[in-house]
Amino acid sequence: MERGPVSSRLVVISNRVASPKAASGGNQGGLAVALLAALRENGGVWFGWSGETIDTFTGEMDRVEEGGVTTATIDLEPQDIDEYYNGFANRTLWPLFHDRIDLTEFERDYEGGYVRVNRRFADTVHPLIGEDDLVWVHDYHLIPLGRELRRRGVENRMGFFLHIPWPQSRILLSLPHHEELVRSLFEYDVVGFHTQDWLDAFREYVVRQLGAEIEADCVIRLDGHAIRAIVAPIGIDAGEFEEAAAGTRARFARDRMHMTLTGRQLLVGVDRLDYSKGLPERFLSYERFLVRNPDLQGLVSFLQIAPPSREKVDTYQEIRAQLDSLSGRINGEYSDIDWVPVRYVNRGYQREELAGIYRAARVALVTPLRDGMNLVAKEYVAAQDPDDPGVLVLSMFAGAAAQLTDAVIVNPFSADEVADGIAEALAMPREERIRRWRALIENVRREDVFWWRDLFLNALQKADVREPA
Ligand code: ADQ
Repeated sequence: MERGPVSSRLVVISNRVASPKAASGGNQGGLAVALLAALRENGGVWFGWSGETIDTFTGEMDRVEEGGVTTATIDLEPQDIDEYYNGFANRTLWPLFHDRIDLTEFERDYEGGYVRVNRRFADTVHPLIGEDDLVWVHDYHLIPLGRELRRRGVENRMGFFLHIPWPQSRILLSLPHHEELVRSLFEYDVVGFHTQDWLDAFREYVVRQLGAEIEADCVIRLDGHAIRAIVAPIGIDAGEFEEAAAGTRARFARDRMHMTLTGRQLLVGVDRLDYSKGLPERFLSYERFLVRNPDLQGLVSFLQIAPPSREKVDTYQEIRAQLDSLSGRINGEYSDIDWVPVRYVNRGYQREELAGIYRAARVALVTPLRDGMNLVAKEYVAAQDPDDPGVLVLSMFAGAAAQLTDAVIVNPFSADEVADGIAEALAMPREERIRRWRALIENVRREDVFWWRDLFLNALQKADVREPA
């Protein structure tokens, strides 16, 4: 496949910036690798928050240049982090866009902080944008950034990609000033979503709520602004992951797993500790499976790896406490002197180690209640042994389900269905496992992270340059 999307210099803007050093050491996800590769090919800038705080915002940037790529970061004030990051991004937009209106906090201060930080981003990144650069903004933290940049006179081609789902209109309507937020997306030239479902929900909202008009070829027009709204499902760096899974570190991790399994079948889950990932529901489904299949008790082991995230947000502390208690209860109830049904681990692993753990697992449980895409599903597929692959049990509500149709697709809200899915996966004959895996890996390889990047950037490159306002 042709690599290297476009010829223009690229300016990538996201909440956090990937470090080129960590990515080349294999410690960062496929997204970082793909974007850094594009930045290296054409030169460019990756701009975002440093993760650090400063008492008073100065707009001073920390710039690191390496191989034609500049990473530029700014520090934010503690109030910015509270209102923009822990507030509007993670207490308002994240739960709302994942259908958790019950967990959504609507605070005027959060919204104010969100707009303020988007302005701070715009003020600081603006001077770094060259005349012909393509500007690519990522995710829900920065929806209004395009509008702020246009106000500062940026006429470049600008694209926005949403990494999380787009909610149904009835949910979005509960967000104060939702119209203003969505209107701001019309300042971009291309807006991308992982799936047709998320795009359809967006189109439905903008047509009904804002009176936008759908034109041919994914073009949507509102108040004289035309955007191209596209489906661009993100992938992984499949080649790199397949290699990692066959490497020494992965083999070591796999052997370590096998040693402790003593012939039992491993079920694995790997997720950030987040309520959208359906972890309590997954634990309960596994328990249902144990109850329904007493003959398999003692013959399977479920490993859930879940590094904590967003610990400043209460709901994340609550989900952690809930899982501590569930895993303790299930283990208390079903363990034997030589068997523990659940291994629950709260830490991160190197990618090679993860690849080895995936490969050791006969079944992966990827059962989010809602997920923009879910890269773990694709990583699991890429890590399998082609002669003896495992089975992916995948939620119908993960974006990945639209592509990975040969997985065992389940409804994560139904403990019975997931328990049946686990039983089906464990009983699946090798020929069927191979047949399904071949179809899955074909998709994971073809629609990889480079394909995704090129799809988006080619659409952006084709956009008309805006006329000066
Ligand atoms: P996330 O919600 O973070 O991403 P996901 O797509 O599954 O979800 O990516 C998680 C990444 O973290 C994977 O690459 C995984 O390997 C890694 N990871 C998880 N646990 C780990 C551990 N213990 N140790 C090491 N690595 C671990 C958001 C959206 C998703 C969307 C992505 C990309 O929520 O829906 O797929 O962005 O667009």
